[in-house]
Amino acid sequence: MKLFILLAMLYSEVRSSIVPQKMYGRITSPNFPKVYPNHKEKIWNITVPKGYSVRIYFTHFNLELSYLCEYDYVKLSSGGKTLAMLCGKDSTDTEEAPGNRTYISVDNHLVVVFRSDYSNEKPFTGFEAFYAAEDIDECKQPLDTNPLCSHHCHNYMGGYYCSCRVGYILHEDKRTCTAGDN
Ligand SMILES: [Ca+2]
Ligand SMILES: [Ca+2]
Repeated sequence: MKLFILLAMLYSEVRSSIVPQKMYGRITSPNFPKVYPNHKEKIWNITVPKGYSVRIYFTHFNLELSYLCEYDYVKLSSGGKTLAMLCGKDSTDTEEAPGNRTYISVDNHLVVVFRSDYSNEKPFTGFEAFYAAEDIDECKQPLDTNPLCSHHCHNYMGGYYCSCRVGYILHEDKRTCTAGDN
């Protein structure tokens, strides 16, 4: 049993280390820039390294418009939440098209779902989108949450670190500062 767990751990170590984590990429609807087929679903699971979020924007967007995007859509979700439900060409009162907007994931995963229903009255060319990993500034926290560092917070690409005012020492937790000599 123990050996099995050890092997499983080794396997997952090896596996996670060889999965490439792309920092950027391009995704398109099927057949782009030609008309997308009916009755199609495609899912992209975009993962960037921890400490980064995924920023995505659309350079082309032309899907069938339907009330609340229930026929054809591109859905963006992250952290168990729907970021956007997109359809049409331009936004209307009840439907959203991306336009020049950029969308940012809440963690280092973004799921993009493209879906078309069984028919289109006109030909639609679908979408083209580009994404890139963007550093999370951990030092920029909402005011109502506890700061990550008790004294100074320093952001860097892919992470952050804390430091203390003179006379204080950084605790083992790398976040808390305690008075140096007592
Ligand atoms: Ca359709
Ligand atoms: Ca950072």
